[in-house]
Amino acid sequence: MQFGFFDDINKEYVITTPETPLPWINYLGCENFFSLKSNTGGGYCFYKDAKLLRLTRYRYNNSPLDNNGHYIYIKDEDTIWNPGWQPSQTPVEDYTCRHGLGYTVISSSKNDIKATQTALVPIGDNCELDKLTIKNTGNSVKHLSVYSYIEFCLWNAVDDCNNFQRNFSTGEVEVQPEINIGTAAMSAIYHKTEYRERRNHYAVHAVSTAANGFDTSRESFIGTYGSPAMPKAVKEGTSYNSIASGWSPVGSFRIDIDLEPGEEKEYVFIIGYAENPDDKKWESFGIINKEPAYALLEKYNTPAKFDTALAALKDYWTHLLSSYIVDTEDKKLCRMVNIWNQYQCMVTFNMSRSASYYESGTGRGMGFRDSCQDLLGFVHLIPDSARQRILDIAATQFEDGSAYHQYQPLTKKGNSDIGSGFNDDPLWLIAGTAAYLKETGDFSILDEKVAFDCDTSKAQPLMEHLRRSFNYTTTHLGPHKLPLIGRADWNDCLNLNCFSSAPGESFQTTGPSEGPVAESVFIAGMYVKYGNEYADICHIAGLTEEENAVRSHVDDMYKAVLDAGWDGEWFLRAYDAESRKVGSHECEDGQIYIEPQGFCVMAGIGVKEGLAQKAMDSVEKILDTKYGIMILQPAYRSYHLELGEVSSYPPGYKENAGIFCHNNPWVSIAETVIDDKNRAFETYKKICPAYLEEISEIHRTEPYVYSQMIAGKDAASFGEAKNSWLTGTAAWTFTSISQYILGVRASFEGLTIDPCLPDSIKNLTITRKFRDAVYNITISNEKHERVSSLIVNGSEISGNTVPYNKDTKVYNVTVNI
Ligand code: BGC
Ligand code: IFM
Repeated sequence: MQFGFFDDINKEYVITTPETPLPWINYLGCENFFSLKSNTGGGYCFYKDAKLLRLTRYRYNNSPLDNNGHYIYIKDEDTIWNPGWQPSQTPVEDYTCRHGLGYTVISSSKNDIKATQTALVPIGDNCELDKLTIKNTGNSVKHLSVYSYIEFCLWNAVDDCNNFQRNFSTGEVEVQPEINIGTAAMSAIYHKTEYRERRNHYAVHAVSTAANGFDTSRESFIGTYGSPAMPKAVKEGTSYNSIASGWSPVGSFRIDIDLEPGEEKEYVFIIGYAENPDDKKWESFGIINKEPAYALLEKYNTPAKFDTALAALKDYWTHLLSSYIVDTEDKKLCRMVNIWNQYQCMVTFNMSRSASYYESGTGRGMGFRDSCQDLLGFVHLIPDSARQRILDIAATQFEDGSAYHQYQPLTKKGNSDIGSGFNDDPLWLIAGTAAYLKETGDFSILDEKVAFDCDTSKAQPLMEHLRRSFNYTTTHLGPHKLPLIGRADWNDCLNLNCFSSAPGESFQTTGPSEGPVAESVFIAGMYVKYGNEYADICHIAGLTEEENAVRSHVDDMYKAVLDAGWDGEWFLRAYDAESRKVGSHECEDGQIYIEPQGFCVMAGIGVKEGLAQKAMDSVEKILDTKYGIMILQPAYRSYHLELGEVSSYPPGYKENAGIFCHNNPWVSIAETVIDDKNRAFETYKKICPAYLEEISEIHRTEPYVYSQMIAGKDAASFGEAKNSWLTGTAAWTFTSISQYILGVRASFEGLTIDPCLPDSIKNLTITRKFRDAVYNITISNEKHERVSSLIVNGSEISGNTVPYNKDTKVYNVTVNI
């Protein structure tokens, strides 16, 4: 069953009912200000950091689902309704929600009124704009009142949850019922909470007309025992002009509107973040400097200015997405590659795993390993931002090469509550940096001086950070000469050194980072793959001795995997702290794990020995399902102290035999390594949301983005996805499809063209902007072979890489495979 459809021309997903299985959301904002926006108008916004600078409040885990947003109420005589159906849930007609790239348009009709709420975060500014277009489609005059409603948050969202007794006495607002800004009369509400301490920022909610009334006290607007479904003020058709003092400040404007038959009116609502200029600190008596807010409001205080911002946003995305465009018969493939997968990569780059409808925004911050991987799918979009991100991440590394597992987006400081000890982290820095170097050829980044643990007095060139990343693994090997796993590797829940945990205790925050000797075959695969990339970097940097040493360590690891990491039919997962096998046919449960199969084969381990093929066959035979590849089998049926959190989930969920989407593309890439063309694409399609649209009632999450997990075959809800949006699946799938299946990937030497196409794809063209040139690539899949030569601008070249040449700006490449 579908709940909407793709509109590829407009690059939108159109939802046709507000009652989707779960809230289907969008992310507004590409730079510093972000807003989550559901198909019913729910969500919240923040500046840079959803924990420290959240502007509006959202209530997770609430009922009804999707509670709080940037709502517009329409009072039409006795009928109260919202264009997005929530929170009143008054039935509406002709409902659509169009989620576009950085904007959302929610539209519906009721009693001859058509209302459209278009929301966006403009490029270059720190605010959300909501334009209301309201039209009388009937034959008689309408007298309406329209209300905006947002609930301000108290900035630090953790405090907002666990120390609200304090916040109940700190909330302060200031109101300008009518003020002329530029040529427009406006109304503005300022939320000043925390100004006494920090004195440097505030929030503003404004509307592009002089409102007929306002409210800033939630109790006044909603009523003491009222509900956002039917606020008292709206019910009574009035506003109380309340001035909040403590408790819960809100922002609501009332606009009384008369509409002649056929008449349409437009209003722009603004929710903005403003900072005081350094030289104008707030005075201590609560008077805020409003100049930054005025400057912001003036830019967007008419519908025409809003429309200009929307057009600019659309141009921005058209430009970004022009870096990789595929055209082929499979339209689902095109819409994912050209639009939604790249869009999700932007969102994961910006959010890491911090703020979604399933990640609270107060916990994880930016993950070291997560953000490094997110770069893989983002670096071609805005290489300069990727560059800065690499430097920020590297600055949270410790001097020994290990790393804080997470850092806070606002402060960019490592999170000491979580600490370090995840032994895969260091190698991901090499992965992200190598991707940047290949995309840009900008080796100057390696000379940038970067702090350790944010201490600039210890700064060293980025190259030294990569060296310490590599050396960290080299110097932390266990009894089988495989890398020590530490607290966990990529699989956060495989806590093999975690003896102190018992059911009910915290699984992973206290485990030793070294110490018992559990080893990871997965990190071994990473070490071979990224060790080789590091050796390539040394080579280009002219560090021959180091290159040779690195390659020799990589060879040793390759051998260690063959000696101690092969189980007979597949790669072993790990050795636990007592050197017992994990992920072996000898185990009762958890006999085979996906991670080492994908990563070791991606690294090329066992290809020439024939083991890679066997590993992939085992994956297909044991782990594959109709909804994707499970992370392990058989599922753990009981809790194992020596394995930790992985066995704490019921069978089929999350890391215990769920279809953990993130590592499905590793298998897809591995299939291209062993040249299994059809299987690589089949693996791609199984978890690809556009191909799951028709079973949305089973899949349940948004059909335009990947989710972290799909319940595995052992689960009661087999096929149900969870935790949409913030997952490494976005970057890795874009990598697998664009670079390995369609086969166009940046390399140190130039642009490599190495498609591994299924029989179902006959012809395709790809336009790729790479460095400062455009590549128009035409591929015909007639012979089903790999590429051995290319026709580039009319001449044949051998091999599959078009060497970079700074003087050529257009490359027409033909490939017949
Ligand atoms: C959580 C798991 C989760 C993992 C990755 C861990 O900290 O406990 O439930 O799957 O992180 O998000
Ligand atoms: O690797 C982790 C990631 O860091 C967060 N999400 C889940 C993954 C697997 O545990």
